[in-house]
Amino acid sequence: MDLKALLQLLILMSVVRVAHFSKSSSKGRYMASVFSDLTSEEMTSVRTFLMDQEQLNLVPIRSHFGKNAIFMMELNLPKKRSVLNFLDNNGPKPQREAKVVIFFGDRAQPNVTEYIVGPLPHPYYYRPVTSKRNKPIRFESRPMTYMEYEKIQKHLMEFTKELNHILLETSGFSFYNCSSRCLSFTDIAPRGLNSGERRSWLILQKYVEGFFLHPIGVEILLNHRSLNPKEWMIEKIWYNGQYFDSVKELVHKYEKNELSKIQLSDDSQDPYSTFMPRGEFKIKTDIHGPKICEPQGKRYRVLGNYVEYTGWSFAYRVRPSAGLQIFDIQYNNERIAYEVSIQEAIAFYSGSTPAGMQTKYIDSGWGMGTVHYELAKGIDCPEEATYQDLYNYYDTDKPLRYKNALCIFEQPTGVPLRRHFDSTYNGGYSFYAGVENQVLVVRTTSTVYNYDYIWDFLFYQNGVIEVKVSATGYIHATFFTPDGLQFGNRVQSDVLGNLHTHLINYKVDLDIAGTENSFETIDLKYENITNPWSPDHFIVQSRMDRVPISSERQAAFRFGSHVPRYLMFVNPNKKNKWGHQKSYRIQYNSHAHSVLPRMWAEEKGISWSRYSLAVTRHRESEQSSSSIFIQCDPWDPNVYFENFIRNNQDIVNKDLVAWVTVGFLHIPHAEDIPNTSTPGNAVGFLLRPFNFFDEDPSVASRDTVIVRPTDKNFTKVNIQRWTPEVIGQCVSNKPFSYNGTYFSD
Ligand SMILES: *[C@@H]1O[C@H](CO)[C@@H](O)[C@H](O)[C@H]1NC(C)=O
Ligand SMILES: *[C@@H]1O[C@H](CO)[C@@H](O)[C@H](O)[C@H]1NC(C)=O
Ligand SMILES: *[C@@H]1O[C@H](CO)[C@@H](O)[C@H](O)[C@H]1NC(C)=O
Ligand SMILES: *[C@@H]1O[C@H](CO)[C@@H](O)[C@H](O)[C@H]1NC(C)=O
Ligand SMILES: *[C@@H]1O[C@H](CO)[C@@H](O)[C@H](O)[C@H]1NC(C)=O
Ligand SMILES: *[C@H]1O[C@H](CO)[C@@H](O)[C@H](O)[C@H]1NC(C)=O
Ligand SMILES: [Cu+2]
Repeated sequence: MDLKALLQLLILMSVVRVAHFSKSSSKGRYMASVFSDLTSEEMTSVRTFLMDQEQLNLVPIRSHFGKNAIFMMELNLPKKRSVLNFLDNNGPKPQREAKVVIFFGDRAQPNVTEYIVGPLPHPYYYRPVTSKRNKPIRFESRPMTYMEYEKIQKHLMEFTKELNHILLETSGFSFYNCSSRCLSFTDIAPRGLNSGERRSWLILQKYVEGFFLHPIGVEILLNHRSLNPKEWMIEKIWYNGQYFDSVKELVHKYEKNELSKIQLSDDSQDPYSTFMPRGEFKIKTDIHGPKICEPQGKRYRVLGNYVEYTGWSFAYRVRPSAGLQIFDIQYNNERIAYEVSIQEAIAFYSGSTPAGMQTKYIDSGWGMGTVHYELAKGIDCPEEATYQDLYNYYDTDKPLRYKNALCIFEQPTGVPLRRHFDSTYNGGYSFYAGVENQVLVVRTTSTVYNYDYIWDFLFYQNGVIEVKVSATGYIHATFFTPDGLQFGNRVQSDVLGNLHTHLINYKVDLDIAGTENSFETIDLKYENITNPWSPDHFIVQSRMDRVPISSERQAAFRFGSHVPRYLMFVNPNKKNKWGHQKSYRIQYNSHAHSVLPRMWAEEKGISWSRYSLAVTRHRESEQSSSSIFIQCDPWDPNVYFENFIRNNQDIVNKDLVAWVTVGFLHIPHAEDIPNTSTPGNAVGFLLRPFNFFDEDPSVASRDTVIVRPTDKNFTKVNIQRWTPEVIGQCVSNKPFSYNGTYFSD
């Protein structure tokens, strides 16, 4: 076949493929592409273009340390106004651009600069991102890179050479000259006590499977601020509860027996930190558990980053910093939200060791949106799910493809969406009716070093959206000393599971049937009235207390303050059939509390965590509540959420954004070994329609079954359903049947 014929065939094939999608779906796909992440080709062309700019003097980031290099790139999200003009008014499609983070190390005054590069796919311009802050991003606030770790590994080995015999005597493991019994380290953050510092506590651990759970009782404070690693130094060492200013001091006192020594038992063969099954199996046969199956194929559609399911449609992308973002969420072609997205996840710890008390993880600073490794079919998501690859450009010199990193699937919840059994109270019934409850799930995961987050967005057939995060993986543990018991539980002979609070911040840019919305709360108030049918008595009952909230300050609910039970986003200009303003409600499933007193050092970097809910006016300059630079500089953060509400703008009939913080306190216990498990460790919130529709929109669901007896003696029934009666072996090879009589034998 010649090339021309082949091309024609290819074109024909693509036409045929598109043809079986409806016209509106392919339009939806085209619209959703304004949100789609950079393709591998786009990333490569941005890199090539920037590497060619001589004045930037860029080198590959994976082969140099402390030079000028591209650290990260992602889609530069177009402004909401121009996207809406494109989506709703047939306006022009916004130009595609990349946002690129460059580390300038090779300058007298090193800095980090963000650039906009465009237009894609063939860029010819780049310009620095201008921010109101007008302060350059501090070089010390940059995330860690592979090269920096490599240098730390190398220098740590040098610095601890004289310590080697102590490490060996203590643990049977070492850094230097080790073959199988080697040490590893976990670096914690933030890296210092003040803005501009870069000195990290390193926890030494045995390098065995699940090394997170094998601290040996030695922690080292390494100053690695200089771009010349020869200038790095160990500033402190913690050994079995005692502090030393240098390796020399520790070695000296160790030899003179002027300190309390430890010798760990050898537990390196003990499988406690592994997944290996142990103990007696509780199920005696090796049969599989139940599985999800789709007997007649999929009922949802994924076209690029565009998804359709029952009445729902939306687009998604995955940011390298914080991960999943869902855009343009519509139900029956009516918009409910412009954006619902993860902003930040933190875990703030306590402990008796220096690393334990210093650990305040702010996970977007660890590339939380890039550490989405392959999902296991049948375990992480159902086998039948639709799996999508994700591409990242983060601490790399070429785009990396993460296979099957996102999954989309429909699953039964196991609880009916609605049901009723209409009893006649004499052994029979007038009807039974129920609606199966299936839900569409979009899922990614982040393995941030020891921890795994599972990120879910669920779309129910009754107009409800659920946003959920489940936490699993390994706990962050430190060496057990008796005073550690104030900060957690002993989970192995030398291991303390340190208490910590997980908080997750979400951005919820609701557009309830349009961008002009208001926020109000509803709670209850007692009233005491004269009983109208017995005037000598009083009636005490609750009445609705509806409070319109008019300003950003008033709409910021601090942890610990009273939060009304109904948090309502209303469109004051649109009403449902019954005359009520169309609304959606945010409902929490969370046990969160603040982690530090207001304005205390690192708390400035996470000022969003002051509020379980804050509602602000939409602003392009307030795109995210956090950034990848806060982990290494929470003291002078480049994004300060408190400023979003400081100007206390009017929020009546405006484009509103809700910032939702959920979380839980985690006091690790014996059952966190080997891994934290998900049941009970999931938090989130729901977006629920409240007078948005005229009735439950799931009335249009095919998953309904109605049974009516057709004679007085219940010998025959009439079954109504809108899916086939028999669907083969997948669920059952018998048709659905129902009896419904009840009697005593
Ligand atoms: C950072 O350094 C580069 C190279 O010297 C310079 O072009 C740029 O303007 C600096 N950025 C900021 C924000 O100061
Ligand atoms: C390295 O380890 C080997 C085997 O354990 C030992 O024979 C050798 O002396 C060690 N070398 C140094 C420099 O410690
Ligand atoms: C209701 O009001 C009456 C008359 O003022 C009073 O006697 C009664 O204690 C009130 N009841 C409550 C529960 O406040
Ligand atoms: C219903 O049952 C009663 C008593 O068992 C019987 O007399 C009657 O004929 C039955 N009716 C029908 C329609 O089967
Ligand atoms: C339901 O069970 C009753 C009692 O066993 C029986 O008489 C009746 O015929 C059954 N109806 C159907 C529809 O199976
Ligand atoms: C739990 O621990 C084992 C280590 O043995 C590890 O392989 C596995 O990935 C961990 N599981 C999770 C879900 O983190
Ligand atoms: Cu935890």
